[in-house]
Amino acid sequence: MTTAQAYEYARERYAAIGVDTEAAIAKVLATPVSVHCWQGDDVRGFEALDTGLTGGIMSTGEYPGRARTPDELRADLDQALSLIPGTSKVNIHAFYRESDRAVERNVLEPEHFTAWADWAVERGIGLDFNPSFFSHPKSASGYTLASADDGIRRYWIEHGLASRKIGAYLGKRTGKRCVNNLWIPDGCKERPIDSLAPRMRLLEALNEIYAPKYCPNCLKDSVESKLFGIGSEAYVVGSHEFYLGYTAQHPDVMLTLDTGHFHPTELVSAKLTACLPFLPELLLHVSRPIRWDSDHVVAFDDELSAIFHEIVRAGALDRVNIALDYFDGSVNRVAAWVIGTRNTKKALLAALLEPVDDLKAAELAGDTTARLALTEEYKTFPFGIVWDMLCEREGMPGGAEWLGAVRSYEAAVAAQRT
Ligand code: RNT
Ligand code: ZN
Repeated sequence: MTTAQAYEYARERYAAIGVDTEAAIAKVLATPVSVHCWQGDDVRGFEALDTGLTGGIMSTGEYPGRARTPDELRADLDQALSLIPGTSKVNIHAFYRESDRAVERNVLEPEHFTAWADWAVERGIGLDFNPSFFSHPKSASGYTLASADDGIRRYWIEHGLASRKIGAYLGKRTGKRCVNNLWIPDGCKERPIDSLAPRMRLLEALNEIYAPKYCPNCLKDSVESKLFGIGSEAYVVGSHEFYLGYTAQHPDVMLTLDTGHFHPTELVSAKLTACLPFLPELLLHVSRPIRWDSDHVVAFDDELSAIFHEIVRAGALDRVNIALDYFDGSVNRVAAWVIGTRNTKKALLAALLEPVDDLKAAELAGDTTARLALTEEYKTFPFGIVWDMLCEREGMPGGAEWLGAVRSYEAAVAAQRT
């Protein structure tokens, strides 16, 4: 049987419950998902500073073939993007700058990112950006924007300012709004005596960083909260409550919810509609924590599904920016991108194939029996066939055949990197 024949059946099953599969496919294809470049090189960047990865995050695994240069990283991204249907953006960090000499992060300029911009323009994709406040000698104390040392704090404020200028440049070059996401590692291992002063310093630093105004079509800012990191188990300055307060007071700046940044029993899916009444837009960092903020490759699991059902049921897809954030060095890194990104888009598709209005009507009428019966039935509707059709329209394999392409690329390119 061909995909087209199977799809006819699936289309009819969904039509019978009032769901337009064509509209769902179109929506998934048009919704940008930001693919993080740092999966490709275990979050190393191109500065060669000898600090290793710091900031309380960690990539584990020694799978061969890690990208070592900008050209290798972009070639690997090209390979991954050729197997990911729909609209993608690519998310880069400041320490992926290109320069033949050392450049301090506080004086980075758009010129250090022209190769990324050219590459993205050629492919018609957007770029997102992140200042890098870790893996640097000036973050060795564990504090950056919240540091009590004026010189350190000043350096990182300048980095924040430089990053926004670069983000605006990338947005302008690509013609697609660049999301500039700020995450700092600041925090400590034991409870501090004064937990307020660092937060007051961070507040002031943010106000300075966000003072310059840029064209909103080029640049959109966000701040990412966190509960703990390795070495900052007891206290993190930029916590959820801190940034929720900040973004509620500064509606131009988005709140970033990373799915690995909460207690293991807390779920981002349960937080989205609590934030949406107060915040115009959110940024998601889709990740998969196992027991801690382990940044495993995103799987098609209950929480991923719940996140996208929440967004779609709330009618908030245009207010939630979707980005990926994980890093696994234990498997083929191109495959890791493809697996996590395809899963994210699959979860969005599944959520869009639900007759939300009917379910809401049943709920409003107090028919909790129908609500339970129907949502359970819809879980096993032939969604996989709709996914196959979506991929076929993009000229990509719907099933696991994509792995063959990754294997060939691995043999021809990545395996030669020794
Ligand atoms: C760290 C944050 C942050 C980083 C990336 C590299 O806990 O999740 O988003 O993972 O910026
Ligand atoms: Zn994150």
